[in-house]
Amino acid sequence: MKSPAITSAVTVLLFMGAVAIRVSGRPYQSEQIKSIADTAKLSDVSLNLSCDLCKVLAGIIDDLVSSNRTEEEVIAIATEICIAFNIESERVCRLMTKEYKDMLFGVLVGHYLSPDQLCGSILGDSCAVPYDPKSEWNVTLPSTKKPPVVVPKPPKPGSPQLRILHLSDIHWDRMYQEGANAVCGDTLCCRSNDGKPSDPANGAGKWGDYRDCDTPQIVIENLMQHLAQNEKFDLIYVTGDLPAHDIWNQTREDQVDILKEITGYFLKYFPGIKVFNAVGNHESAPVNSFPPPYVTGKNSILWLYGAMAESWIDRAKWLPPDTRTTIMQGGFYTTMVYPGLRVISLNMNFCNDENWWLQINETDPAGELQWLIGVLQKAEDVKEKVHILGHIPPGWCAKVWTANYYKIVDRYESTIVAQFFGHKHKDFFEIFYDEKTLSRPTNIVYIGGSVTPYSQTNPSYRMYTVDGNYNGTSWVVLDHFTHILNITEANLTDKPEWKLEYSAKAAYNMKSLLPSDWEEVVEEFKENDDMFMKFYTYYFKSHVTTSCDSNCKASMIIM
Ligand SMILES: *[C@@H]1O[C@H](CO)[C@@H](O)[C@H](O)[C@H]1NC(C)=O
Ligand SMILES: *[C@@H]1O[C@H](CO)[C@@H](O)[C@H](O)[C@H]1NC(C)=O
Ligand SMILES: *[C@@H]1O[C@H](CO)[C@@H](O)[C@H](O)[C@H]1NC(C)=O
Ligand SMILES: *[C@@H]1O[C@H](CO)[C@@H](O)[C@H](O)[C@H]1NC(C)=O
Ligand SMILES: *[C@@H]1O[C@H](CO)[C@@H](O)[C@H](O)[C@H]1NC(C)=O
Ligand SMILES: *[C@@H]1O[C@H](CO)[C@@H](O)[C@H](O)[C@H]1NC(C)=O
Ligand SMILES: *[C@@H]1O[C@H](CO)[C@@H](O)[C@H](O)[C@H]1NC(C)=O
Ligand SMILES: CC(=O)N[C@H]1CO[C@H](CO)[C@@H](O)[C@@H]1O
Ligand SMILES: [Zn+2]
Ligand SMILES: [Zn+2]
Repeated sequence: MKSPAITSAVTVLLFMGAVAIRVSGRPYQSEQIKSIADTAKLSDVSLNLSCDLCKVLAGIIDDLVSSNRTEEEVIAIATEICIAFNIESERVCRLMTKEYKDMLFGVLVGHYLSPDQLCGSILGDSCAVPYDPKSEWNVTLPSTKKPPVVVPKPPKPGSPQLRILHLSDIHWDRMYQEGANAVCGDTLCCRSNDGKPSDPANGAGKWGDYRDCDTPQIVIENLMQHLAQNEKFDLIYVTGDLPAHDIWNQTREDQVDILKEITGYFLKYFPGIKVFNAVGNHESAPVNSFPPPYVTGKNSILWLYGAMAESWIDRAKWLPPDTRTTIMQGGFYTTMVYPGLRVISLNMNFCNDENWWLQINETDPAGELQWLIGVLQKAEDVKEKVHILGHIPPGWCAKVWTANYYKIVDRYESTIVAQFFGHKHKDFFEIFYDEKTLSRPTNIVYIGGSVTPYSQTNPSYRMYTVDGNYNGTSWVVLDHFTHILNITEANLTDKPEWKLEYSAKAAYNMKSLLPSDWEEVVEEFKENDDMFMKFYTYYFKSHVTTSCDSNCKASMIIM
């Protein structure tokens, strides 16, 4: 998940590093940076202002003559800019610049970008024309003809059903402390080193906090106990982002530790139940840093993929050994769940606009999409059905990658029966339409809520009922049930309760959950404000702090 605060901080930080590399020629003057900061009068950098800031700085700096700077000098300059522009608190600036330095050097040194291209790449085309590593590329689809589309029949009454638990964005903060300052001013608060607030109302709640705070251990343990005691399920899908948002201060060891500890939780509480994970953008250090396979040496990401394989294959045995090859190649894999049902777990960091390594080459990084086509074609050939898991939902990813993905889903619409994603921390869904007419719904993406309350939501989990496991099942999702922890109540009563928030069928009067049914629901939203407000409430997991007028409604129903 990227909150505006994080996006802005990370963005500007990356920019600073880039600029710092280009600050050169004259002896570095701290006064100069301070005076730019004063002139721009930007004590509070917000994302929309940072385009101007980007150009101002890049322009001035571009006038400076090139010379050779050491890494230490660059970090010193970047830190100075971070502090002068009040981008983060001083302690965060000092750590953050170090955290990002290797990625910045890896991507930028020897790879020249003009100031405008740079601002465009970082801040999007509304700021400037971005640098384009390769504007367009197309995956190759096999020549096998697309089979006729057959709408799945509803299962006979009394047919067996599977229950699948979906958890996303756990964001466990091991430094969370009850009573710590929840309004510390940094990207993440409520931590043991944030001190106590002068006003007790600003202290972190025992069972979590709606402000910029991640999940306390006590909530994770309570969730696991609740699930083990009160829920029955056959499988677990976990769609990424295990570590907290202290993105200025994470080591590779920290991230691997969290992965191991959470693997341990699942093994302890749900022995014998398979967990299928997808890798999130926060799994790496620094956040979003997912170098493609051609980046080797100290910047290689094998430290993370190796740890994933070790946890998921060797230790937990959730995955068979034959998944290791693609996990080590790019953090993605496929495996059979039952005869006839295949899971495909994608690494969506290869379409993550904030993954700076893609600036080098955005063309199907690690060959992931071409691999996906191969897997789907084989599945179609032997009449398997597929559930796709991933972290960043399609549509929130790089444009060309997403366009190719859209094409693939269109081609294999009858094989892919559901998609499960996370990252946004909110509860919503996406409908895919056929490429030819853009009017026939073909596929559905469930975006599960987060376990973390970060920010301004209640923690949640979801249970899907799925047709299966029996001969001739369609493997489609039949209904889903979202449960939330009301933090206000938990903190008041000190008795955390995970309550059913809603079921899709009951809340939206659905007869089934096929893509066409979801389209009807969206049509209903347009006509029926009460129905839309239900969706709006669930979107925030029943912690609604803003109202939604007709513009807001229209912007939420984009098609
Ligand atoms: C930047 O965005 C914020 C929040 O959307 C808004 O309040 C502010 O006026 C904007 N500033 C400029 C200069 O556009
Ligand atoms: C920078 O370093 C390179 C190689 O070390 C050298 O060729 C070049 O002259 C240096 N440039 C300046 C401006 O010192
Ligand atoms: C990719 O496919 C689109 C549509 O089929 C086509 O217009 C475009 O030229 C292709 N681009 C490349 C680089 O092959
Ligand atoms: C950075 O992390 C270390 C260990 O994880 C911790 O002791 C330290 O307080 C953290 N510093 C900040 C500023 O968060
Ligand atoms: C980018 O990657 C693609 C796919 O691996 C490759 O075909 C292409 O040559 C690369 N482009 C550059 C400029 O390296
Ligand atoms: C499904 O059908 C096949 C052959 O028709 C049979 O061998 C198998 O036992 C059946 N499986 C189940 C779960 O009924
Ligand atoms: C959460 O708990 C508070 C305090 O009991 C209550 O006022 C609020 O309505 C609850 N929210 C939901 C969605 O149940
Ligand atoms: C964040 C939050 O809700 N904090 C509250 C948790 O509950 C205690 C006890 O009622 C309150 O003092 C906190 O303000
Ligand atoms: Zn997240
Ligand atoms: Zn995320």
